[in-house]
Amino acid sequence: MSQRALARIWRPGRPSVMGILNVTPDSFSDGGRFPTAGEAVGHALAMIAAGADIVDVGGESTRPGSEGVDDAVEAGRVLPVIAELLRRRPSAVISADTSKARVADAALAAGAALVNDVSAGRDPGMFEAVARRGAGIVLMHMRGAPRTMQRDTAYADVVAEVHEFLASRAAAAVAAGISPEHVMLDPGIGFGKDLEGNLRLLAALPDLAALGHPVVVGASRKSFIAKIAGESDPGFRLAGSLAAIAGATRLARTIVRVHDVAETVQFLAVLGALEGAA
Ligand code: PMM
Repeated sequence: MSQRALARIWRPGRPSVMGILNVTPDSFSDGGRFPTAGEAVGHALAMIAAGADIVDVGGESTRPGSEGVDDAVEAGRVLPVIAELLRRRPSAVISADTSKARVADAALAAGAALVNDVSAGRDPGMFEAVARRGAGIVLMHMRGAPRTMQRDTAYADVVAEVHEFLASRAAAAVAAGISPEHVMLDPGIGFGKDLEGNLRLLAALPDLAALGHPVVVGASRKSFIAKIAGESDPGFRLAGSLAAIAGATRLARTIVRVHDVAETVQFLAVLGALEGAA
């Protein structure tokens, strides 16, 4: 990642905000909202205006039970959006939400600064592509694949297992030539975990940060909020989403991945001001 992108991502005193842009027909909360690249770019620009530090562009749904799409379909969804967003806003920091090395490579060539890989570099060639382009990568924990991940959510010790997995994938990424400061770790809230597992992982974020890499948290609108508070419509889970990231604000370098950028930025600003005054 360029120094400019790094400076843009790490904001002293507050987490960075990654705004979600799903250009998929079937994501759980916002699938199908942006049928054209122009509409998707419009939403990206609105998120940047609202304070997003990074725009995360994804062309394949990872919601539980979903089937994957092939390289060409996914690339055809995300590449025009990345190109048009950078044409309209050259300073935008874009992450490509993909698990496919070829899509990642094309997205980085088109100007994305980092890859957000929910499979933590499972595709052979992913780490090499990211290293070759001097880019960043988010490594997320997921058990199995989206189609099957909620079938087995039992762990002997969910925190130990997830953290060990992420530490070993981070070591592999660094061994492949990716700069350690460009490797970010995400416990994968909702990816093959039950309610208790999600809560334990959120409570253990300081331990994850102690592995020495920046931490990414994606809790926005997820179904564990409904299990606690009973809200079946993902669009009405903002308050629960904000509560879920409150603990992450105390970590040194964190990215929160969210749908509701303006509200999250306001929440973080007030929380930061209160902590500054205490
Ligand atoms: N969650 C989703 C998709 N991509 N990436 C990271 N790093 N962390 C997450 O928690 C995550 C992700 C699923 O949510 P969406 O359908 O709203 O994008």
